Amino acid sequence: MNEIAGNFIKCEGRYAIVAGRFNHFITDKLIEGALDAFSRHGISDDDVDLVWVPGAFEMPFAVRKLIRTGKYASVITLGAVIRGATPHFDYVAGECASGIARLNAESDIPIVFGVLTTDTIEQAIERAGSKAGNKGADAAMTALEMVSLASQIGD
Ligand code: INI
Repeated sequence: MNEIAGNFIKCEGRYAIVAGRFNHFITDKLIEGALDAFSRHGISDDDVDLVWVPGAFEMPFAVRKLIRTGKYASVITLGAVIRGATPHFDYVAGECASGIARLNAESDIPIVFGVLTTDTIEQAIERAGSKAGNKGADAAMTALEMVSLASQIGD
């Protein structure tokens, strides 16, 4: 049997982070986590472009434009959609997730969904560097693994 799996060795390249300014105090922590994970795996801050959008709803547009530049090994999306008192939570979170999923399925580079969708601000804080880890770091690790996997599978 020939087993193929991504690793964290062959994942050099340029990366883009698409970050939502909405709930930016959470997004800032996710970015910190992502950059830390990248740098500990050989991807320096100079290898990363950080692209800000107003909120999660705008992310698929920015990701599509970034893919078309051909410059990136992977694009990760970081943000937070918090249900709280937001009646249109389902639309914002749903459109963001399905837009990113479609781009990931159809593009030649991996697109990573690092957008928190939580009921409360407390849950978002837990996932942004406190007791439930840092989902920004997880997103960066997923990007590295998928870039490595893509290079091993080849065209
Ligand atoms: N955008 C977010 O990223 N998170 C949210 O929690 C949020 N809420 O709560 O509304 C949110 N809304 C803005 C949305 O993403 C768009 O920027 C806006 O609708 C303009 O298109």
